[in-house]
Amino acid sequence: MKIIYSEAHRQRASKTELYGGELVPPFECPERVDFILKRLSDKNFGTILDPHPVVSSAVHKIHDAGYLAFLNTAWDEWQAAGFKGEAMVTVWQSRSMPATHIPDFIEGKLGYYCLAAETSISAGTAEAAWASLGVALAGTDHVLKGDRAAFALCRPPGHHASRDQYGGYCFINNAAAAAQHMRDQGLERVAILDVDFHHGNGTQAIFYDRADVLFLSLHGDPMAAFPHFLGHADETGTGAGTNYNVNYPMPAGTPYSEWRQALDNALQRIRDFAPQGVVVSLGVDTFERDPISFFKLTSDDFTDMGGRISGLGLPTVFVMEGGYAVEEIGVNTVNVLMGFEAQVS
Ligand code: OKP
Ligand code: ZN
Repeated sequence: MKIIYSEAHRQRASKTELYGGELVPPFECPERVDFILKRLSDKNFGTILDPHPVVSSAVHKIHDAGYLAFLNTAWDEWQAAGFKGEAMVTVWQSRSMPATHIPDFIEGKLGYYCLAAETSISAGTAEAAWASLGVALAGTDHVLKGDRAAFALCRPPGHHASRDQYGGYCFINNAAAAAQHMRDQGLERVAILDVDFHHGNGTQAIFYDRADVLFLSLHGDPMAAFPHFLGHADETGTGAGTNYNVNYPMPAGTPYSEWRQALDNALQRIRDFAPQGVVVSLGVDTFERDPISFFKLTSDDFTDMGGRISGLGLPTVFVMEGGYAVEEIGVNTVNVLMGFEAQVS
C-alpha cells in the first residue's frame, strides 16, 4: 500500500491547547506522526511517497472562499493586532447573537470562523493544513488510478472542519475533499466511514443535503463527548440527503465487541449504497488508553477493524485523523492497515 507523507506537517506546532481551564501542550502534536512512521518502518509496511501535485477544485467546493482566505491570513492578522500569544477565540456568534456581518477585526473573525476554543492558530498552521490536504488528494489520486488502497498520513486532521469553521484540531476537511475529488473524477457514489472516536461533525455538515456521498460515523455519544452538538442518532440527512447520513453514538466504556456491531451495521449500509470508492476517516483515539477518549479498543482490535473494512472489496483511501496515545498510535494505526491488507483478496 502506498503511504503518502509530507514533512510539512511539522509547521503545525502550536504550543497551546485550552484544556480543563489550563493552556497545555496540544494533544495533537507532531510526534504523533513520528510514531506512525517508526511503526511503518519497523514492520516494513508500505511504500512511503511524497505527495504529487493533484489538480483538484474539491477543496473550493467543500469550503467557503471567505473561510479559506481567513485561514491564510489569520496568523498575520493576529500578529498585526499586537497580540503576543497564539490566536485563540474568545467570543462567538451564538443563539442569542447570530452573525449578520463578518467582523473586520481578527478577534471577531475568529469568533465567526471557529467552532471550538481548544484549537489555537500558530505560525505555519495554514501551511501545514494545506499540505495535509495535498497528502489526502495524492492518496486519493493513487486510488483513482487503480490502487486498491492508500494511506494518506494527514496532519493536521480534518473531520471537525466544516464548510466555514475550524476547531477540534482541524482546519481543512481532508476526508471531505478526498470524497469530493472522487466524485469530480467520475465516481458516482462515495462513502465516508468515520471511525475516529469523535463525531465527524464537519464532514456530516458538508454532505448533509447530498445523496451522492454517504456519511457514516461511529463515535462517543455527543451528550458526553466532543463535539457535543452534532452526532446524534436522529441526524439522518436533509432534503436529497435524507437517509444518507448515519450516526452510531456509543457510551463511555464501549468495548470492541459492541463497537464492532456498529461497524458491521455501517459496512452493510455501505454495501447497500454500492459506492465506487470509500474514504475512511481513520482515528485511533478509540484505543483503551487514549488520554481524551472513552472507548476500550485494544491494539489487536484495530487489526480486526482493518480486515472488516477490507471485506467491502472497494477502492479505499485511509485519511489520518485523531489518536493521542502517542506511544501506541503507530501500532494501532498500522494494525488497521495490516489488517486491511491481510484481507485483500
Ligand atoms: C480531534 B479528533 C476533551 C476535549 C476534546 C477536542 C478534541 C478534538 C479531537 N475533554 N477537545 O477528532 O481526534
Ligand atoms: Zn478524534
